[in-house]
Amino acid sequence: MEKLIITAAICGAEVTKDHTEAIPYTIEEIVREAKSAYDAGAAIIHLHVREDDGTPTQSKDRFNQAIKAIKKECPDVIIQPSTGGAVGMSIDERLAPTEIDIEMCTLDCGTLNFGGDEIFVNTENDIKKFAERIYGKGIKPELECFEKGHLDMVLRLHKKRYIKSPMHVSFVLGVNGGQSGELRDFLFLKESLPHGTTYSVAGVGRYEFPLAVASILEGGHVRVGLEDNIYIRKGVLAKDNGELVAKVVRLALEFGREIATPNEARKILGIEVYDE
Ligand code: KMH
Ligand code: ZN
Repeated sequence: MEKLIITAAICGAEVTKDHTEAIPYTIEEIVREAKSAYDAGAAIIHLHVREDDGTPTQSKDRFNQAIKAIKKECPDVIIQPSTGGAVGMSIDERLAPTEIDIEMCTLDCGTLNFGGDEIFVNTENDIKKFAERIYGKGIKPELECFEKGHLDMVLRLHKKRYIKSPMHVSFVLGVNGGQSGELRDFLFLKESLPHGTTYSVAGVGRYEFPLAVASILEGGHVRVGLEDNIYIRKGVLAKDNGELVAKVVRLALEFGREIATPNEARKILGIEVYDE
């Protein structure tokens, strides 16, 4: 089996310091959390940025600052800015990080309820616009699917050549409004992928570690982090992102799956290898 790519979703747009003190807002905190995840074995940092007071932002300057600061501490790590941002942001706002020289970013592949009155909007035409921009800039998208309809959209847009091979899909399961993260959901989704597509699984909340194990066993990749889940085990807050990543590393090694370095991840994903 291929080595395991671990992505750390260190921050997100929704979790606040009322949920856990470990969630990073400032650049210093973002660097601290990225480094803890990288040192523990993460090859990719899925990055949102926030103002110092925690407000989510897609400011190009803020992304630039965070990326530079992370690269100082973790020079070879793959940084994957979010183009999802936060519910309610405009498309142009969300696309701001694609104006930076980045290797990867997310591309959200459908609309869904996002808890309470929130709707995370990604129409078909929005997705085409994101795809044109992202591929046009030579960036590798991680195709985020929160349910099966999103994957069907990916496959349709792949046929129409808006989405290009080789595809890398991320199943984000367990959002309140998306597909749940039961084992049968995961198996159905991953069996619906065309041959040659790589995938990662992000289980939200209590689904995080069961889905990590399922993906480790099935040859997929794994995303963990405080964006998705703040507990290291039932009722116990994770002290940082590194602790969540370290748990995945232990589980993977127990099952005989080695961990990919950032450059090994680049080879698996078809991204140009970092050389310095
Ligand atoms: N914060 C969510 C509304 C992404 O990063 O691309 C969207 C999100 C997806 O987190
Ligand atoms: Zn995100």
